[in-house]
Amino acid sequence: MKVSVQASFLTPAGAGGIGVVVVSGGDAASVIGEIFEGAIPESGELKYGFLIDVDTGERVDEVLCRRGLSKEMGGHSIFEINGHGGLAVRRRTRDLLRRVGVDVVSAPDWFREQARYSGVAPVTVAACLALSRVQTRWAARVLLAQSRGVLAQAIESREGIGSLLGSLTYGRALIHPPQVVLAGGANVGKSTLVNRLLGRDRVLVNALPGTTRDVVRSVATLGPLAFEIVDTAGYREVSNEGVESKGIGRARESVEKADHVLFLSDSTRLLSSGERNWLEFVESRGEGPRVLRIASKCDRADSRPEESFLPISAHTGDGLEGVVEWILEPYRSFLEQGPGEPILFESWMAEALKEENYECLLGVTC
Ligand SMILES: Nc1nc2c(ncn2[C@@H]2O[C@H](COP(=O)(O)OP(=O)(O)OP(=O)(O)O)[C@@H](O)[C@H]2O)c(=O)[nH]1
Ligand SMILES: [Mg+2]
Repeated sequence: MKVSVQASFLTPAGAGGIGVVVVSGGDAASVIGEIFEGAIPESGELKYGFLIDVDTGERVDEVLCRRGLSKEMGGHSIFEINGHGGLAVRRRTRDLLRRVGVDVVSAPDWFREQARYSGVAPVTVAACLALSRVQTRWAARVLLAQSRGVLAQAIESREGIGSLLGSLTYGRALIHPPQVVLAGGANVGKSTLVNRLLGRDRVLVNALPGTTRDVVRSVATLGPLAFEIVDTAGYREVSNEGVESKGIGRARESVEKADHVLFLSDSTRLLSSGERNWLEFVESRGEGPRVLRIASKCDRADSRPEESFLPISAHTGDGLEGVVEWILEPYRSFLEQGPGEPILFESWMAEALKEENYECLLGVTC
């Protein structure tokens, strides 16, 4: 069967010092012969040269070209062209590759194709790809273990399938930071707590109510995991249909999509009836987010926190440990088992496992 030559950019588009493009499959060596001005590298060698426009003879980029070891890839050659990053060079290189008949594909598609040649399990390839998206050291260690084959081995052994299925929420959280939404009345200290969780002054804090109007998202690392922290407009009885009520509408949408909600009330005063309704709405989401009731400003002498609320002070830091513990609670048992255990981290894996579709998980060789 004739195998087409494929290429893929492994570095992201945008400003960057180095741009890496791989060319592989079929007769990749003769494609390189056409577009590379320099000595064609032997297996394992790196050569200096230029990419040349085949139609005009013009130099497109100054590059280093490396030839990979083809043994692992079913005998196909792999060339790695290390050129300059930046959109203009990238566009010209892609255009040049297409003109010489190369199929330019996305990085995930390219990795999957390589996995097919080399017999690597799809779950292992998925772990390699996910590694480029994780945001904490812990998540990198867990995904590294999966990319070294622990998940594929666990599935092959057909043991502990029940606990593997139970790991999906945690596994997904390693790649897609779960959303922690701060909700509550106006002026209760939501933005102050957001800044505390982030460890920097990201959002505006003000003594006057109604400061936050829009939804503001930022990523924070809490312990070993990353979370998306979502600040929202505070609820208060507003008579007009202006920007503030739109902000509250957006807060409502954010709560509906949240994984965890921190509902703040100001412990120096009673909850207003509007705030109570807001809390009821937040807590009535059924299968929706977990909700932690928080009593803020407990450093104040007139603070009288209600019993079912966790007292905290974003000013002094009192009680913040309890907030982080609560957020991490659903992931705790997996965090305690260490980073080397098999876990599922994409929904399609759980679906395939339930259907006993081992080919989808392990590839044709299983
Ligand atoms: N004493 C004390 N004051 C606090 C604390 N947290 C916030 N504040 C003060 O409360 C006021 C309102 O704080 P924000 O964080 O802006 O409150 P918010 O809930 O985001 O308010 P809106 O955006 O208007 O809904 C500011 O003057 C803060 O300094 C706290 O833990 N203790
Ligand atoms: Mg605010």
